[in-house]
Amino acid sequence: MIRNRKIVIDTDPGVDDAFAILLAYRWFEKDSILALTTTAGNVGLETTTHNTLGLKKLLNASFEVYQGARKPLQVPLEDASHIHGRLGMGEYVFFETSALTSSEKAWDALYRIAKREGSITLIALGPLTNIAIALEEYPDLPQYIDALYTMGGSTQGGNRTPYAEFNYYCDPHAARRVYESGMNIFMIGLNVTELAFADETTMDGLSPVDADVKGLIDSLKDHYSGTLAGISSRKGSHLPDAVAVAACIDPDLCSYREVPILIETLDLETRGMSRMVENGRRPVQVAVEVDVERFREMLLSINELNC
Ligand SMILES: [Ca+2]
Repeated sequence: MIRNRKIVIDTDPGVDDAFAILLAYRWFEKDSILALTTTAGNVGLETTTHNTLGLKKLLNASFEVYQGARKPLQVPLEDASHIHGRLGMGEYVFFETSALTSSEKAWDALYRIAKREGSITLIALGPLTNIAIALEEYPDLPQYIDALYTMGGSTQGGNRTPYAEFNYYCDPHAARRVYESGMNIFMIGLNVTELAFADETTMDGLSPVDADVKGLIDSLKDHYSGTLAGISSRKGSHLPDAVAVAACIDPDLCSYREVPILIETLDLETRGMSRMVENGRRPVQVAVEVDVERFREMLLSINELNC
């Protein structure tokens, strides 16, 4: 259990977001997860919020949920419902959810909570739109963020296009704004999340003791082995967001290269590409290697989740 860390998670659930949130809930002290903020991304905002509130109910959790951006800063939303399903959770549907108890916007809540706490760790599992808006509204935000773990980008090719990973492709202007903010960024890109593939043995071993969590996990596993099986030749699951959360939980999970990153916004072909540059910008921590066995062990710890 990780103590004394205050966490806010920005998310667009999203099948792998669900794994990531379960993992966070397993490892961080329950009351240290202060809020989940939602953004459009894998699917639309109403659906990502519904799923986040569904996860809150499933976990019997106390964190607040705040709705954020309905669309990227400057480009239309191109979602990933062909991967995550129309309702974002594969074939799983949350019939019961917690209620949205606040109309405060994600970026306002993020700043308010960060300033109140003095220092928080931010984990961003979707397009960076909410974080970029928060930076525009509150330029002193970076001083209250001790680290931002962002699942996004890649050091070698993308998944949405040959150049770009989905989250940064989805809102390249937001990603660029965040990388220009001077925040202490840990980029958990496709390059390491693909290395940390959850193989068939790991996925077979996932069998949570909690019946409701097991029901969700079993459905998501079926989604990977059924609907998504034709997309990848590898048996198992690629869970990028779970790797980002695991990297935040265990500072030794990934090794990092300190290098400035520039996000492409202008060129249509390379939109959202994360490019390593050497031009005097503030460097960020780019994950380059990952302890795959350690990640798989951590993932299996979801089995012990006690809701
Ligand atoms: Ca996500």
